[in-house]
Amino acid sequence: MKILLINPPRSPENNILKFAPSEAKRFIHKKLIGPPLGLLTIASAVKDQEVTVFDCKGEYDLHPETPSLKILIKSLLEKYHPDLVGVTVITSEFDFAIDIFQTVKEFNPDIFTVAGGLHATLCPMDFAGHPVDVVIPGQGSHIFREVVRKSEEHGDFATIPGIYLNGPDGLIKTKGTPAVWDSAGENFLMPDRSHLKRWIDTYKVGGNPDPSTYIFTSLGCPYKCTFCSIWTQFKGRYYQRTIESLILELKSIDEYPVVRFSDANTVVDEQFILDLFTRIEEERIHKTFVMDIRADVAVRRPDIIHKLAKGGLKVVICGFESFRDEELKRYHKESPASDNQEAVRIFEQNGIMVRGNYVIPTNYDLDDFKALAEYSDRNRVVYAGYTVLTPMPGTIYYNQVKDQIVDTCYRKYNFFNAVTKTKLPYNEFHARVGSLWLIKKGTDVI
Ligand code: B12
Ligand code: SF4
Repeated sequence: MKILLINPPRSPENNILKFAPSEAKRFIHKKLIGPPLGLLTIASAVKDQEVTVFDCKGEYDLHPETPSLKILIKSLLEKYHPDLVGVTVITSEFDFAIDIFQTVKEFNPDIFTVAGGLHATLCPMDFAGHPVDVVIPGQGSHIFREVVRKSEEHGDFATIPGIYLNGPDGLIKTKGTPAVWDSAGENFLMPDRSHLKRWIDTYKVGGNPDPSTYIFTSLGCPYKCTFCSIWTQFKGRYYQRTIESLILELKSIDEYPVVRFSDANTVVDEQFILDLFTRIEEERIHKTFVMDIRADVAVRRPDIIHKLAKGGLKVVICGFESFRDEELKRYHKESPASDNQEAVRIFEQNGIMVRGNYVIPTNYDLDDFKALAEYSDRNRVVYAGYTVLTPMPGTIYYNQVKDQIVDTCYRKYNFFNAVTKTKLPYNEFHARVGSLWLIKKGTDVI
């Protein structure tokens, strides 16, 4: 069977960038670069089939003159003549995923279409009424394999539990519960990066001349921040990879000197990370590592930060979120604002560059912006990011504010656009957020 797996392009919606003062524009984050890990895992699950992975983000980075999505997808269909097209979907790319399915069905209605990924997990019913044959929620590589098998046999998909089937009566969930599948543990599938050769030169970040790749050491998160869709995607559960599977993966990616751990938080099981870095040292694996680490963890365990720095940790992304304890409490962050300053000191002492991220509620007025700017100025990090507190569908925060949502265009759900009513005039709110990006330690390189 010929399978085409597509990573949709990025949403171009970025009102922070649009309304920011011109001197701030060059500092504002424009795109995140990295491989579609989920699709690579899915590709591994059906490697006995004829599989092509196509990264539209990589393609538009490689050749910015690439024609519109519709023309691009049509050319892929003409080239590969797939029997099945699968698309990975996050909220801000939902519209593009639907455009892809539409183009596929216009080209040939017999091509089987499958949606998966985070948005398919949290909001499967959003796909109702769209040209998608099957929606597979969750860590679904084994289910995808089952769907491919059934499709080859012209079997009955209704016998596969826990998927959503499009039929004459709309999108209907099949009966039963899918078999337990531990994607991080015994059922881990090595993402097949051989599919990415074409775009490897585009996977470069922060001015580093070497390609970087994402690797997950864990899935899910033990915390429960109200605005976050990572823990909801995993229903609050947390899964850890084994150290030896990580060593194997790290040894298999010589072409990627930079490794960005894609975990929600890389340091959760403290003994695990210490043991992993002991093994990395024993195996003489030399990489530049980038991780997400919480401020409270750095403050509590500076010894771990020291060990990670010795093992190659060079950049840490730290979710500061807010400068007010009252807001952090409301978000269920479980880390006081005072930890941020101490964490920055610990990271910098170890030669680690910090990127601190704040989320800005849309009800901020001029005094709030002034107070945040003062705090941020006192806690300067090399690079700071300021994004909009966004009610991602499927989160607690979404349920808290769904009546206040004024913009339902999913392309704007990428943290760079206000979708709930702003207290300041709309353009001014974004301009103020944009101005904050100027507060950092005087570098535009990360
Ligand atoms: C790697 C990553 C990326 C990569 C690759 C994503 C891609 N598809 O291109 C890159 C760097 C490109 C990226 C970009 C962005 N990302 Co991102 N990213 C992640 C990250 C860190 C890890 C995801 C991952 O690889 N997990 C491991 C894999 C194995 O799991 P998975 O992707 O869920 O895949 C499994 C299942 O979902 C399923 N599956 C997935 N796809 C498919 C497809 C089919 C057909 C099937 C059947 C199954 C299936 O099977 C897979 C294997 O089990 C998560 C945060 C996190 N820790 O989870 C954020 C995250 C997914 N990203 C997020 C966002 C918002 C973005 C950006 C919009 C950020 C921004 N403002 O710029 C951008 C989008 C593009 C842009 N503007 O530049 C949000 C999504 C929130 C939401 N509700 O939509 C997350 C959750 C981060 C967060 N803080 O909230 N991202
Ligand atoms: S914001 Fe970070 S700590 Fe909070 S639930 Fe999400 S991933 Fe976990």
